[in-house]
Amino acid sequence: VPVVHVVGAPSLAAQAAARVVHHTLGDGDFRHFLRMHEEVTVVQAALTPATACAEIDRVLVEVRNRKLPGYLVVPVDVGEHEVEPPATPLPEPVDPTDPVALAGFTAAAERMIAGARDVTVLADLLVHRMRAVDELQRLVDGGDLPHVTLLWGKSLVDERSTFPRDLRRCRQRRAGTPSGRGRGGADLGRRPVHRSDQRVLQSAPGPRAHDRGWSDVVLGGPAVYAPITLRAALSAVADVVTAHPRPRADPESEGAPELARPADDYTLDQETVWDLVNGVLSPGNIVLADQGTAFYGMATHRLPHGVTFIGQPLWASIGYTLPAALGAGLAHPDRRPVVLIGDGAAQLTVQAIGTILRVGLTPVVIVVNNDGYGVERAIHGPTREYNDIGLWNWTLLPQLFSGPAGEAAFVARASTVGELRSALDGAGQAQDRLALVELVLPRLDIPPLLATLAKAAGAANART
Ligand SMILES: Cc1ncc(C[n+]2csc(CCOP(=O)(O)OP(=O)(O)O)c2C)c(N)n1
Ligand SMILES: [Mg+2]
Repeated sequence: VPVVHVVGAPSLAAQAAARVVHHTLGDGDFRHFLRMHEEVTVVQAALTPATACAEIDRVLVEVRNRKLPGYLVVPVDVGEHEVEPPATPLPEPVDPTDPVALAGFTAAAERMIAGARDVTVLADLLVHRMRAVDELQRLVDGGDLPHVTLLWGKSLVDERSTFPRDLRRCRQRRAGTPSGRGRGGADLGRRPVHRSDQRVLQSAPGPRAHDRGWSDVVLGGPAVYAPITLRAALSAVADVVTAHPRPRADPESEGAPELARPADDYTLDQETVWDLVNGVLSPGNIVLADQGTAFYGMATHRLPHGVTFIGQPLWASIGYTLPAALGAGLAHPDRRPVVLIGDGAAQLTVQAIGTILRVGLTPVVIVVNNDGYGVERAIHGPTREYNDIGLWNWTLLPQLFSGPAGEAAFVARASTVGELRSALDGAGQAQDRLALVELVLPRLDIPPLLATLAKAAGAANART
């Protein structure tokens, strides 16, 4: 994600004198954190009056081109120094795609796809990060291809008519997921996508690909075509599949699953709750599912088209979604964020609600109160003390964080289906205010997908 982390620093004079000041290690070395950030950002700069303008532009260009974070240190006296603004705009991005490589790639894709019995698309998050979502949609639409995303890539493509049929069966059996089980192991229906007799067309970023800002494209084995942007590659493949129409392999995969309609007095559980939440989402919502039961509960639901799903199953830092909703809400003021977060996670970053109220955002925050670390209970130590947390009175939070704005917030607590229906209805009516809904769920209850993954994790732990 292209973000610039701008950091204030002591004055250049204080640095030159190696003064012992706050927010340093007191050793006179002011570059510890700059060096640390070399590991997690693609470009860094510490500004001086002479270099400030050029360095800011260098950082912005790198961040924009590589679509990854940068780090900018602004000593306090540099910030106050007057400079001439640059006379020209930032240089336009250069498309690194090599036409010869692209032609070779397209010809090879043509050979592969023209002779293929089945073509299946397995997509993931980099398609979004490399701004190739439209090209992906064109590919799956153009070829009417069966396709699936891994969990992180959820909502990349229109999910209304595209989930594999067997997802429904998975849910009914309370087991399985249409998404990945590690590299190339996703199940699409009953057939694994990655089989030894299949040839795989994949964008392979490789360990240092981010340094270059684009991906090599690997086609069916050792051939590598580079440099080609993912966008150009997907566009080329979309053209190829459109030119080779084929009967749809699995016509039964169309159609939304029938949802059960539980009675109002039914006590909420993980099986019913996400159906109900999913049912009230509308195009434009940004759904942020924290790395607790909420993520696994929502993962198997078909989102309305136009909903963006944000999760972060790789790093998996709990509490991420509240500050992420602040960022998403500021970036897209016309789209209402819907945060789905566990009680354990919310206890780590709850202060973000204070900022959310202060800047006037109006997300829906749904807190899963299941009395502790549900995901962790599923993996290890279901009743052990280390998975317990303090009991909070969640519905008082908006009031705590911001007097008048907080008092105006919509708050509700739901432990039955009827209560949840009316809470979600109230949250939907309260478009101009923050809505906080506390879901009371059983302690040891987990969504079906998590049951499967926890079992696999337990088996892997036992092996190592
Ligand atoms: C910052 C951080 N600390 C610890 C963990 C380990 N961890 C993963 S899931 C989880 C429990 C989440 O509990 P909660 O937010 O209440 O969600 P629930 O599963 O109960 O719905 C923990 C502690 C983590 N992923 N990130
Ligand atoms: Mg919890």
